[in-house]
Amino acid sequence: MHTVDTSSEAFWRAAEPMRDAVNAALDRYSQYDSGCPAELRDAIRHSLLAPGKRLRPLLVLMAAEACGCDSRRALPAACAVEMVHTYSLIHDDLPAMDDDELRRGRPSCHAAFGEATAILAGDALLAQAFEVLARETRPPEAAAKCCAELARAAGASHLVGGQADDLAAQTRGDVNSGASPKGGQSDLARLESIHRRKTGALLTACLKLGGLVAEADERRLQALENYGQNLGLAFQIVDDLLDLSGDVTTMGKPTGKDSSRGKLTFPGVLGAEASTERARQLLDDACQALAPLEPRTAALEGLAHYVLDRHH
Ligand code: GRG
Repeated sequence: MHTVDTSSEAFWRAAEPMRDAVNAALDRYSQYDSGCPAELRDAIRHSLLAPGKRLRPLLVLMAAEACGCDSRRALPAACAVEMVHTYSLIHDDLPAMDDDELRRGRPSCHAAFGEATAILAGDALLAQAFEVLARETRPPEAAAKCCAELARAAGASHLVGGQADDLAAQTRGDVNSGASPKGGQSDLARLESIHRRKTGALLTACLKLGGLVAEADERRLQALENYGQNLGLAFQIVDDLLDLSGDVTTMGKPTGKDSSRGKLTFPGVLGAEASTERARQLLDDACQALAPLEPRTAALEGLAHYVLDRHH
C-alpha cells in the first residue's frame, strides 16, 4: 500500500524549494528605489532576510496547493504575511515592549540600527505587505479579500489587541496564579484569548489567504480556518515549552525570559506535561479538520507534526 510520509523531517525536506522561493522573492521585494534611505533599507533587510523558519509563508503556499492551486500564484501573499510577521517581531523587540537584543540569531533591529529606524522599518514592512498583496494577487477580487483578511488579523482585535493585553497582563503581574480574578476569566481562558489573537490570528489568516488565492469554496475555507485555529494555539504552547527548555543558540533569541518575568504561560498554568498533551491534542484536531481538503492534505499534516517536534 502506498502511504504518504507526513513526518516532520519529510515536511521540512519537501518545504525547502518553497522556502527558497520565498527567500528569493523577499530579497527582490526589499530592493528599494532611491526614495528609501540606505539605513532604512539595510534595517529592513537585516530583519526580513534573517533566517526565520518561514512558517507563515509555507502555510499560505501549502493551503493554496491543498485547494488545488499552483503555489506560485500565492507567492506575493506568502511574502506579504512574512512582512507583517517581521514588522511585529521588530516592534515586539523594542525597549517599550519586550526589550530583546537578539532575534533570529542576530542583534534585533533596534540593537543594530537604533530605535527610530527600527520603528520605521516595521512601519514600512506593514505598508509594503498590503502593496504587494493588492498589486500582485490575481484576480483583483481575491486580492481585495486577502487584504481585508490580513488587515483584520493584524488589527486592533487580533495581533495588536493580543499584544496589548499581553503587555497589560505583564504590567499588572498576572502570573500563573491559578486564581480566577473576581468576575474574571481563569488564567487558562485569558492565556488562550491572548494567544488566539496575538499568534493564532495571523497563522489562521495565512491559511485563509492561500485558500482565497485558490478561490476555494466556503467549505474548504472553513476547513483551513479550523486547522489554523488549532495549529495556532498548539504553536504557542510549544513556543512556551521551548522558552523553558530551549537554549539561546538553537532558538536565536533569549530563552527563559517568560518565567523570569513572571509571564502567564501554558506550562506555568497547566504544567509541562499537560501542556505537551494539550498541544498534541490540538494538532490531532488540526489534522482532523483537513478532511474536506482530501486528498491533498499531506503537506499541512507534515507541518502540524513539525510544529509539535520543532526545536526552535
Ligand atoms: C508588536 C503588534 C505587535 C505584535 C507582536 C509576534 C508578536 C506580537 C510577538 C512575538 C513574541 C513571541 C515570542 C510570540 C510567540 C509566537 C511567535 C510569534 C514566535 C515567533 O514566530 P516564529 O517562531 O519566528 O515563527 P521566526 O523567526 O521563525 O519567523
